[in-house]
Amino acid sequence: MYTTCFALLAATALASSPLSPRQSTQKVIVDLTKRYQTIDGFGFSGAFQRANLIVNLKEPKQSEVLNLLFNTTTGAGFSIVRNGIGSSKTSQSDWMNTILPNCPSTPDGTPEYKWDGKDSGQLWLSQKAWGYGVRTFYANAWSAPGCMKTNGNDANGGQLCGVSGTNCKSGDWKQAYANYLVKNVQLYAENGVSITHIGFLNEPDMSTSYASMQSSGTQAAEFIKVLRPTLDKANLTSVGINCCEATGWSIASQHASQINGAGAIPLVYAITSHEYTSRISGVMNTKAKVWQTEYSDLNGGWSTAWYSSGGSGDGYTWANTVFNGIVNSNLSAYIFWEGVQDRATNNNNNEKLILVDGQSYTVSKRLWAFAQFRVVRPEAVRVGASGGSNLKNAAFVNKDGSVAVVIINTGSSAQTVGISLTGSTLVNPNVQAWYTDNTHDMSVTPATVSNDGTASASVPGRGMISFLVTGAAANATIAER
Ligand SMILES: *[C@@H]1O[C@H](CO)[C@@H](O)[C@H](O)[C@H]1NC(C)=O
Ligand SMILES: *[C@@H]1O[C@H](CO)[C@@H](O)[C@H](O)[C@H]1NC(C)=O
Ligand SMILES: *[C@@H]1O[C@H](CO)[C@@H](O)[C@H](O)[C@H]1NC(C)=O
Ligand SMILES: CC(=O)N[C@H]1CO[C@H](CO)[C@@H](O)[C@@H]1O
Repeated sequence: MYTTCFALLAATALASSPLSPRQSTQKVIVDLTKRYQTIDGFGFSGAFQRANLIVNLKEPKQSEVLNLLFNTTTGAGFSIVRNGIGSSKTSQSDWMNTILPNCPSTPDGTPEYKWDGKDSGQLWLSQKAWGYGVRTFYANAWSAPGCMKTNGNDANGGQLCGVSGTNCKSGDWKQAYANYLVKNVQLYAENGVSITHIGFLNEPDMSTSYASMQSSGTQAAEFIKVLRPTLDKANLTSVGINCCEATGWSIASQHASQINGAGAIPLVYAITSHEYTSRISGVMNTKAKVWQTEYSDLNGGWSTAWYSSGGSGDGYTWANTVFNGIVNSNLSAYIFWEGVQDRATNNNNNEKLILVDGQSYTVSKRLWAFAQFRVVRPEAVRVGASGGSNLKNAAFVNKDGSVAVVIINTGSSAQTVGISLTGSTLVNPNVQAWYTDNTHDMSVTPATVSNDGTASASVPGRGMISFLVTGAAANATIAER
């Protein structure tokens, strides 16, 4: 809708004080006529009982942590929550318990679901997220319950009985697994949270001592063909199926091609990839959307640095990682691994955004890297952005017509960045800008609009800046009439 209305070019004279630059201004041109993918959002997970760390925080710390994660004016403004659908018989260790600890003796027997009203703390977290306006909830099973699998265990790999290459004495459990996933969605709906996306595998190219189930893309397609009509029959037509949570981009690309070969791509909402075994690069060859659904620095010791010469847990490194996925690989969503985790787990590494240790918490700069993207709201469309030296630019038009521009300064010195729009005029623009570096977290910085219609602000070396321009695009149309 913006493309045709804004054939006129920028640069209407505006009555506002011109910028008096000390640094020469790096011009960034946002081209609203170049349109790329639609953004679903940015998120994290509270799986493996990590959500309980927030549940167990006392006020005011509990609200402080929730605000850091979800608040769109003071925190990261996350818009997606990825929940783990439990498959374990117990909650021992950090396992996620299932609603079906015991299967009926045959696949078409009546299942006895046992709902504990907690779902490892994830229902509470989801309800809180809902309160902040989050509307994208991705429920993702790591495995089917063990009783539906070739190895009789939800852990240690194994496959879903009924997909090609399996031959289980107990029969074909594909339909029972689909019914079980639908039940999970229904239980959340009964508790006020609409699950929007469902996944039935996690890292199916790997076998682990915790919940895991192996599958190829071809086998996944066989199940997708059962799950889609089961969701539809339950009136869950708008719940999208995501697949298959590969450990890395190259396997995810294989999944996409196998699912396509089996004719099931039209039944898939997003092909989902992690970045552990191969990093995201290039644009995946698929008609489905593509999400990065889990990645973190598993090796580095806990770090709250923004920039420490490119450390794998640095906020700056993560800013570049997310940027790469969204801009260079056309992703519609980028989801970090754990939102919170304690000190004891995995030698206090960087797989979380916030360290919650008993009643205290510490925030990493990785959270603030994501926060710089909070100006990009769900359903934003990425548009063209180019120009400036040592700058990485990304621009988006939000559903409300506001224009969000996210810029990383890869140089070591501060620069003044001036953004202007083509394909629209800046009519009474209201420009806000925020930046993050070693000593700032989404700090407000003044943005000036010069009389050639350029909105400028300064970004520190190795810093990141986000602009939000309201009164720009949508209202140019109104001005035209
Ligand atoms: C990016 O994704 C969108 C859908 O989200 C698609 O329409 C577009 O063609 C993709 N761009 C490229 C370069 O593949
Ligand atoms: C977000 O933070 C602001 C400022 O502290 C506060 O006024 C607002 O209520 C918070 N939003 C939610 C949904 O709690
Ligand atoms: C299905 O959903 C529609 C729209 O939300 C609703 O009107 C209808 O009653 C639902 N039907 C069933 C069987 O739940
Ligand atoms: C992007 C933007 O600022 N849109 C505004 C355009 O004007 C209408 C009506 O005044 C506002 O409601 C929009 O928010």
